[in-house]
Amino acid sequence: MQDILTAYGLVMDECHIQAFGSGLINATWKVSHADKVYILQRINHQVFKQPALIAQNIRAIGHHLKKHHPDYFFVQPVLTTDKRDMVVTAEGEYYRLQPFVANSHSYDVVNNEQLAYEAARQFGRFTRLLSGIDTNEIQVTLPDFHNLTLRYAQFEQAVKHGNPARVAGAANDINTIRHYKYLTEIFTSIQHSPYFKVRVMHHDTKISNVLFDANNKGICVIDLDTVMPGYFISDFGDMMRTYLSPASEEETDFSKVKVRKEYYTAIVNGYLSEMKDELSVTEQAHLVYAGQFMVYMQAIRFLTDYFNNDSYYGAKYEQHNLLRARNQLTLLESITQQEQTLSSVATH
Ligand code: GN1
Ligand code: MG
Repeated sequence: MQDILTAYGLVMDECHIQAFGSGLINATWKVSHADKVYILQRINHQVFKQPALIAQNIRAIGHHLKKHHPDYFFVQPVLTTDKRDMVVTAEGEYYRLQPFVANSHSYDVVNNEQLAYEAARQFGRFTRLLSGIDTNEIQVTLPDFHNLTLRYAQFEQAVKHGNPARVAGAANDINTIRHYKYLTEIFTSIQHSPYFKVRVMHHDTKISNVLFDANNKGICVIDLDTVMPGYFISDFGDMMRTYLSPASEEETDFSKVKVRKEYYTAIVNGYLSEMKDELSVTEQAHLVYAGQFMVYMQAIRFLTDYFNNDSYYGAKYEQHNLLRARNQLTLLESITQQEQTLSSVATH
């Protein structure tokens, strides 16, 4: 830690360092030094095989926003004393530092509709402001990240070759996943549709990735590791996945996992307040599908990881990823049951 902080001209003994946030992939700390506060992150390079691409994207996005939308509050990385945007340690670990945005705060759960609206507006705004970037200039930091077809194939592989005891104990869950396979076919049609556009998407639109000001107005979005070319269903769907239910993906009492329709309305109105003119009629006809797509993919990813002995997400107890998968399947069922009602939510 000392070597990393030294690279930024900070003295470890003078810093107050504490673990921060609840992400599953990267490690994050809050570092305070005198009146300055920073966020330090270690990038998981088992997952992000080329951390340099992340830094490259952040530079490209920062440059575009500064030039075309100078009013946007963009969190620039802190550079090392020799002007690099990451530190690579002797062990091959990647670290980066950002300022902690003063007078900002974030949330781990969405407990009022206004927050859902604001967050959705921020993610919509982010994509809209970047609509002038040629998506070919944005690097793919995680190949096939939201490729549902591939995720499904990996799931079937894991059913065949994964931990046999775990596979045997999850027969019902496997059936449920197979029952919803039609969602992968809709995804294939989207990939071939001229009415779906590839845009710069965030790909991790949980509420904790939005900064709010003292009045709970959104300031900006953060955690740009997964910013890549993609479809709007990734961002819109992940908001449905993480804002609709009063209980998170960690909840094991599945009776608490359900869709709050008012929150759906808030996401729709917040997102479309920025993206209405950007999205085609066909895209707007796939709002509810977006949620099914993301929740289904997350269920598949958790269950696949369970069969593969938790090698990706890790687990705090034996059935952790199985229960996470069941939580997501409960949410998928709830969205699917209410598909008609949700689809009729008026957009304005
Ligand atoms: C991971 O690390 P975190 O929590 O920001 C994952 C997301 C999942 C999420 C589920 C790179 O995000 O795709 O939706 O866990 N990110 C990666 O909690 O795999
Ligand atoms: Mg993330």
